[in-house]
Amino acid sequence: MERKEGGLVPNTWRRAGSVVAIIGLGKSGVAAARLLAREGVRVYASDASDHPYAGAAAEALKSVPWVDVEIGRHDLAKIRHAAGVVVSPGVPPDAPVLTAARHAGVEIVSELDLGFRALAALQPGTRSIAITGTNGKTTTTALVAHLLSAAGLRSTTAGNIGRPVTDLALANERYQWLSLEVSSFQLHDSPNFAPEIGILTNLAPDHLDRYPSAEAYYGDKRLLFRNASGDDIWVLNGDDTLVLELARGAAGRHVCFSLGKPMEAWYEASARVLRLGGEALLQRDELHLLGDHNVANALAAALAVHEVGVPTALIAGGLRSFRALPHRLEPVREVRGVLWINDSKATNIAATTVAVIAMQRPYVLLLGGRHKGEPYTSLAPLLAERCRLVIAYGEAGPLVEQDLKGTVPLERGTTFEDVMARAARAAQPGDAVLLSPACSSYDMFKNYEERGATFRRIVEAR
Ligand code: UMA
Repeated sequence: MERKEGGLVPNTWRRAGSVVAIIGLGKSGVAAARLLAREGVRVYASDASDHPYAGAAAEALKSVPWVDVEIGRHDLAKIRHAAGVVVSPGVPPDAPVLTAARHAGVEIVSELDLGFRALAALQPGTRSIAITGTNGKTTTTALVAHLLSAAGLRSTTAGNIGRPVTDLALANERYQWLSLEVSSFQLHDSPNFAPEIGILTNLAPDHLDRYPSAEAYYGDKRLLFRNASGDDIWVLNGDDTLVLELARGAAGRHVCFSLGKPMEAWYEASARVLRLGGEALLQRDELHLLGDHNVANALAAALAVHEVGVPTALIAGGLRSFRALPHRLEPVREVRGVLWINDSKATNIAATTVAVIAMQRPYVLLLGGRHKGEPYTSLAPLLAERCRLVIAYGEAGPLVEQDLKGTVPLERGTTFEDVMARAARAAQPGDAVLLSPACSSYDMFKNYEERGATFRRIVEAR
């Protein structure tokens, strides 16, 4: 692992009287606080909410020496005097607390940056593959780790996929390779982040509730290349001009995957075969994932692992044994001829578009939740093909109805139970019911996992 600056944490953080402020006490903030406390750095850790995501863990921090925990507000005076700020990915850069720190001249770093820097100091031999992009990054991250492990290399996943990188730095585990999912939020304020291999899956507008424009969002994605050096390898989606544009000029070797054009890794659709480095890698039917987008994810992961030096036969074996992750076009169960598919992770239009294109049968689509800024109109021509009914629900329900009314049969649902009951009534044997909401879940659920788990629970009770 490389890093720009020496030391597990900046030296100024260890000075007598120094306190480092941690903003946000979800998984990231809790792990960062524990890591700093272990290193003997004094911490002021605060969360604006009375009920932070990691409520119990944040409470437990109160008994950790060196950590001063405050829940329900940020003490701006303490933060202005901090030696540094570690920010959780869910805290937007324009949050008043960060503006206050910036105005006071306090350096802000992400939890990812802290974790990466600590790992580089603790495990200098560990190398990393970073995966970013708008969609497909979690599946690709899991695939990369799965392919490395299948080839006998010690590897694990961390980052946006669920385990904070600081938590990995805290644990006494040793890996040869890390597969790190990094979001645009995490790349912001990450001056030390420098993976050996990077994958950019695709780019489409997202998180317009946080960024003023798609360009600003892509700007954070570009930070993947901020420390690019000649030895690095960038695995790029050769079908996506935005991706190629974003990576243009980044130092290192650029290799591409494509769903139609002969490239370092590509899918020859007419022969239904995935190809890698000029050789046949796998038949399409041997990959147990729905949709062409998952073929692209498999090609990206295969290409990255090939660059590590894993032979094609081992990569093919790993692809054969991989199964869909929970909440990502996950076939949950077939009940009386209806296949219920949980794609709760689809929190934007691009992800739902991909899911809808992957549908091979007529389907009922559950669409709604908290609106994230994009119109739903672009879905209309795709839905015309096989969609039997859209059930619009949640805060976004009226907007979904306004955008799609007249183009596809549509009903409004109320509670999630009501939405599921309506779907069961409308679906006929041979159909699918697809939860691919194109919205975040926060109007009804704690997160997309809880939404997907609720879907599963109701399906399993049928
Ligand atoms: N908060 C403040 N002050 C503010 C604003 C927010 O204190 O001004 C608090 C909130 O009350 C909350 C905390 O900050 O308690 C936010 O924490 P967080 O959202 O960063 O939560 P974590 O549990 O640390 O989860 C984060 C990622 N969350 C987000 O990026 C929103 C997780 O990605 C990630 O798995 C985890 O770190 C470990 O790395 C989730 C996600 O939705 C899955 N990611 C987005 C996506 O995939 O689209 C980017």
